[in-house]
Order: sequence, then structure tokens, then C-alpha cells
Amino acid sequence: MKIPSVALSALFPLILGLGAMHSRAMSERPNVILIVADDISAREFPFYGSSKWSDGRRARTPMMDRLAKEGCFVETMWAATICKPSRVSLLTGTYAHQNKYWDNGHIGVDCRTTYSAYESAPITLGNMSRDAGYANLWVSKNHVSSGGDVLSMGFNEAVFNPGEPARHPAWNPFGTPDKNPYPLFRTSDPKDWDHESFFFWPEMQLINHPDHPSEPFKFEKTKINDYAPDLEMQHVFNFIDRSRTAEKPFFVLHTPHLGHLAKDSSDPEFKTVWPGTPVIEWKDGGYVRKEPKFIKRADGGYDKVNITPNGLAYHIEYLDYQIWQYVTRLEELGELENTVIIFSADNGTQDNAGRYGKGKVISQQGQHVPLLIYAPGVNGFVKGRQAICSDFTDILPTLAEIMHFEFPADYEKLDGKSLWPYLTGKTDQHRDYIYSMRLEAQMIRNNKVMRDGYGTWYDVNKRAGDYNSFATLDSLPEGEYKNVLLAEKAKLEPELAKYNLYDVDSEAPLPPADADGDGIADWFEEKFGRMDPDADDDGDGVSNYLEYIHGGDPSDPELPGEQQLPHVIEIADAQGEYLALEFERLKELGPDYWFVIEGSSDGMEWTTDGVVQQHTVRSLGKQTERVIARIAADKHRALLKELRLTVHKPIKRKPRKFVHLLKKAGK
Ligand SMILES: [Ca+2]
Ligand SMILES: [Ca+2]
Ligand SMILES: [Ca+2]
Ligand SMILES: [Ca+2]
Repeated sequence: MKIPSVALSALFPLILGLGAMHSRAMSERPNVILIVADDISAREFPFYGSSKWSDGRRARTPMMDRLAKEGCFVETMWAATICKPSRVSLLTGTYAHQNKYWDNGHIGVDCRTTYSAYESAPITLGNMSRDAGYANLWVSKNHVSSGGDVLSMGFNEAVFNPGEPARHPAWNPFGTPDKNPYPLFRTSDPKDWDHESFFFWPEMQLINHPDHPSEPFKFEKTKINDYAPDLEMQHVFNFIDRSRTAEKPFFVLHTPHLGHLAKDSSDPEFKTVWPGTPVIEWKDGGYVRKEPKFIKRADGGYDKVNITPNGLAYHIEYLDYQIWQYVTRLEELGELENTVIIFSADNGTQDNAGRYGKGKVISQQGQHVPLLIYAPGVNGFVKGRQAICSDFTDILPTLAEIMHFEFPADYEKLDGKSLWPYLTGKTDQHRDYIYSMRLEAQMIRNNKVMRDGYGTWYDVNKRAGDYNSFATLDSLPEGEYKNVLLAEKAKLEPELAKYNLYDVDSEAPLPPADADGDGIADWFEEKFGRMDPDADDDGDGVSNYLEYIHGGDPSDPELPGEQQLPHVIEIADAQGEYLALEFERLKELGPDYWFVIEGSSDGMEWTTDGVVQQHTVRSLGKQTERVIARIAADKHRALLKELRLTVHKPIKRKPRKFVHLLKKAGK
């Protein structure tokens, strides 16, 4: 696969000149590139200036160093300590007490397997950006389980590489592989997979790519010399070109696997390492990438040409190369000054030798990640190191402000706060505190004190050289200084109660009380009298059960109205027009009531439970919400037949056995 970076590098000085001449000023709705790498602590990035880092060799990141000076970086950015909770926090702007993603293996059960992220907080990065008029694309790693149903999350287009040896639902963009209409995702047999890793020889899934109108879920085959991070960038730039042609602002959620341990495609022992990347060289202010190649030997192994040794530093350097690619291309297109670039990572480094950060709840090892923001077209943008505290729940409201999206006045889900007023110099304060967790471990801090997951309090008034070795409050001498910090502790400690729900309320909200188990809530039967769910008391053709589901009145034949009942509509958004099934449902139903759309197209019967796309939910004033289920056969309207919606009653949940992290650690 040829990458045009060599040519770009040679043209770099010229491109800079052209960019300066033709660049567009910051528009009302700037483009946003949000890059979130995998498993890399803030301390690994040279611009943080940490005295310690992982894996020996120090990365060199000339591009990030430059952007951290010309843009800014946040000294204390917290994610969750592990992938899924972080990613759901990022997508929904909520902590686990709301979204119930407490750990990779504990993500709030519902009647199926997990509590979908879009059920826990209906306004996501995806549908927020879409409703703000942006063309949006999600690229690379998904990993939010059934919450990762890309359409339900509001993304119209995606490029994923699941990188798993089996079709585990956690890596499937549709969540439930046996219950979606796309044969591609039905298999769970590893032999049907030809990818070897997240990196070289990846499996690429193109979702709703316009080059494949009859295959909205296109499976792209690759060879061993193909490198996923490069293929992803090609798809990103293709998307940007299309968005510009359509005169839409664009939002790219780019979640590279770079930083994560993986199998090495060339190693028959399949050791888990940071596999080498294509060789890149920084030269005359730009990168030159060399074409990587695996050459098979007689003994079955491979010789590697233009591929680096294994190691975290090479992954970080490749991220630096990708950021250079973004800046260079945007400059070439005259879009750089009209774009905000944000770089972060989902949790601390997973270091097999010392196990530095991932999953740890001591000090801020698990959750301290980088945050670099580059917005060259924004007047008054702050520069360099920013000694503030922010966390992943701030990203959604920040992007909403950049994109001029207004949350509904009654929207109460947001745990974070927009960074934009601070970043643009309108205030010198951001938040009173930030928060992180894993299972029952609770972490909280401000600029003076921090509590880790074991309940130890630290003096963080002065930055630790390694961002980790802070003095404990207990170790400080008695006196005025300590008293000031104890007062800060006393302010933060009571805040934990509202988040500390792991032992008492860790799962998806229970369905409404229903003593006789017929699926119709007690309050409804108290209001209208006990009823047979299958009967149609008022003779309007809607069963009593569906009267309840769609917010009707079982005694009034005029209700529910046509808009409340399922009906086919055409929807248009930033990326095109689609056919969808629209209906209303009571807000209180929650995730346990299971909606399935059945139909047939091209003579093939299909059932969806993984393609329900919720538009931004807005109160309709009657305790109902509108659901829009995209029918992915939008290019096949004439072929679409026998469309019907069925609603399943809640299934009794299995009791969960809690695993206590702190007890396991012997504390
Ligand atoms: Ca991760
Ligand atoms: Ca009932
Ligand atoms: Ca009826
Ligand atoms: Ca009725």
C-alpha cells in the first residue's frame, strides 16, 4: 500500500507557503479532529517533561512538541483507568455512576448483555456532532461493546479494525453478531478471519462508505504489508475530501490502537508486544516514511524491512507522524486554521515489565493521560502548559461548544464542563475537581489535594517530577500548610458519595415496577385498570401492551396518534438521506424493553437489534421520547418488505457476583 508521505514531505515548505496564502479563517463551525490513542500515560510524551517513562527508549515527538507550544497541553487530564469506561465517558460525558461502565468486564447488565452507552446517555459525541450539522466519522478502535453500535452512537460512517481472533461482541460494531442483518458479522469462527493484529495485516470494516453503496458494511481484505494506522489515515483523508465537496464541517473521532500491546504478525509465537511500526524519519521539518515489508523465510519466519524494533516509543513516534500528516494535509487544503485538533489517550500505559498505569488505582497511575489541543485559528487561545485539572467528561461539552450545539435545557446527564471558555482565555478557572474510578475504587482531585483508589490523600499542590510520586497528606508536618490542604480534602470528600454507587446501584436502571409481570407497569394499570396486554380494550387496533409502550391511552381510540406509532420516514443529515422507522416510547422503559425490527430485502429475511439509531432525544412533553431506527437498506427502498417492530418484555436479570478490586489487592 503506497502512502504519499514522501511526496508530501518533499513539498512541505511549498505547502506551508500555499497554506498561508489560501487558508480559511476560523469559521462559525470549525472542523474537529479528536485523536484518542490507547494505553499511553501522559508521562510517556516528552512535552510533559516527566522524569520517568516506560520501556527504556524515550520517544522523540517533534510535531507534538511544536503543537504543545503553539497550542496548549493540560497538565492534569484524567480518563478512567481502563478502556471501556474511558471510551464511554468520552462519548457520553458521564461517569460510571450514570453509564455503569465500571470496568472492561463490568458494564451494567441489561436484558441482553450490557448497558448500551446510548441508552445511558442519549446525547453522544456522534449524534451531537451530527445534529450540529457535521459530517462525522469514527475510525479505528471501537471497544464499547454493544454500546459501540456505531449507528446508535450517532456516527454515520466508520472504519474499524477489531483486531480480535474471534468475533467477540465487544469488538463488533453491532454488538450482537448473530442478530444483525449483515452476513459478514455472523461468523464467530476464527478461520473466517484473515487479519493477524490491530496493526500489520488488519481486518478493516468500512461502514456506510459511499464507494460501496450496496454493501453498507464492507469488509476490506488486506495483506501482511498493510498497516492499519496507514489505511485508517487514507480513509480519514478521503472522508475529509468528501466532506469538503459537500461543504460540510467535519468531525473525525480517531481512536488508534497505537500504544496498545498486540500480537506481532511476523512472530509465530504470537508474543504480546508493542509491535514495530513502519520506519519514519524526521527530516527538514517533516516526516519521511519508508515502505515496510515482511519477507518470508524458508523457516517460516519473516525478515522485516523498514520496520522498527518493538517498543512503546515507536508507537508514540508513529502517532507524532500521524499528527504531522493531519497538520500537513489540513494546511495543504487550507483548512488548518479552521480546525481544532485534540490529542489524548484512554488510560495509563500497560507495561508488562513494571505494569505502570493501566487498571491501577494508586496515586494517578491508571488515569493520568495526555491532553494536547491545537487550534491555530482561534484568537486568544492559551499556549503551552496549563496547570488545570480536566477529565474525559469535559470532552463532549467542549466539542458541543465548538460546534455550537445546544443541549436541551432539561438535559441532566453531563458530568463534565466545557473547557472552551478556559482555552479561549475567557476565564482562568475550569473545574472545582475531577474524578475517576475503577469498580469500587474512587479517585478525586483538584489542584491541591488528591485521593487515590485506596483512600490515600496526597499533596498535589506541587507537581511531582514523574506525575506520580506525591507526598501523602499524612506525612506532612502539622501546621498551616497542612491545614489548608486538609480543608481542601474536607471540601472534596463529601462529593464522592454521589458517584460511589458500585455496591448499591451498579447496573442499568431497573424496568418500572410490574407486579404481575405482564410488561405493563403497575402505575399504568392503576391508572387505567387491570388489563390483558394482548387485548385491545378501546378497539383502535393497538394492543394494551403497545398502548403502554408508545405512550397511548387504552381507553381512547384516538391515542396513540400516528406519530407515536411506528412509521417509515426519510431522514437527512450531514452525510445524506436515509430511510428509517420512527416511533415514540415511554422514557421510563429503559434498556430492558427490547425493540426488534424485522423485514426482508433482496428476498432475504432479516432481524435487527443492533441498528437502532437514536436521534438526540428531546423531551416531547409527555414523558415519551422519539426513536429513529435507521433501516440500513436505505439504498434498497423498493426491496424493503414486511417491515414490523416488535417489543419484547423485560427478561428477569441474573444476579451479579461482584468482584472487589481493593479486596483482591489485599487492602
Ligand atoms: Ca486502553
Ligand atoms: Ca403489569
Ligand atoms: Ca387499544
Ligand atoms: Ca388507544
